[in-house]
Amino acid sequence: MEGRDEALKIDIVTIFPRMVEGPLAEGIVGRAIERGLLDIRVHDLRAYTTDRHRLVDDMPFGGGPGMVLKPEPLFAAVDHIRAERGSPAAVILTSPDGRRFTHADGVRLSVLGHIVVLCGRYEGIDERVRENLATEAISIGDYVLSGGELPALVITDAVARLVPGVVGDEESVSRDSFARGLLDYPQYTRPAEYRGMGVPPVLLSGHHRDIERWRRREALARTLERRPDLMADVTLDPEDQALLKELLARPERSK
Ligand code: JBZ
Repeated sequence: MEGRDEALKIDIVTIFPRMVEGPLAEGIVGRAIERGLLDIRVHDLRAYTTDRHRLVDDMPFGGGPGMVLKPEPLFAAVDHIRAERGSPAAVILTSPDGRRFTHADGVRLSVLGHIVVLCGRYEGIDERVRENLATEAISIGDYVLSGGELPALVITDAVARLVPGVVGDEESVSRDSFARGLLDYPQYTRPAEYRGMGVPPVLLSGHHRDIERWRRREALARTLERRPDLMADVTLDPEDQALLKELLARPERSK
């Protein structure tokens, strides 16, 4: 099986294994697992409990509402992973107070070879996990979630796409919007006219240079309009700079 010896290993630890197993079996990630490019294991945190009731949570010391994930099952799960799969290069805790996940984190994690993702739940997780087991904490954004399973899937998907061979067309990966730092240009497909709605004529013209220039201008214009914050980090070649200058000189666009 191609690339088997360089498969990226990802271990996900969760109290809801079925919440992540389904999505991972589908689409590009599912295919990459089948092809041996990704070696993903999902661990049921409850399997690492030792008490009769298989408790993964407990009341917070000092009182207060809600429950806290106990440290022992999480440490035991990572011990097990280490014994079975070797030492991971990163142990990521999904947490609302983690650093915001970006494409740059995806690139960094994709070359580590082996990562563990611990899914937070309940009101929180024993701080000793954060301090002494996790190597970093990551959040996917500022909204309230019920747990770290969806963030773990988001991180896994973003990282998986950056493993060579996972996405069939490598060119499309390097052209992806957050890889380039610009939003995508608008796309159209057949029919050329639908319910009176047309398609930008340049796309039907067959003039590839014109099409390329139009797409670059649209990508720049949309980024400027919708995500001006991205412009700070983007590197523009001289042609892009000229297009940008044109756009900025122009009166208000209606987008
Ligand atoms: C995350 C307590 O478990 C949680 C709750 C919310 C949450 C996470 C874990 S991770 N939100 C995020 O990535 O934003």
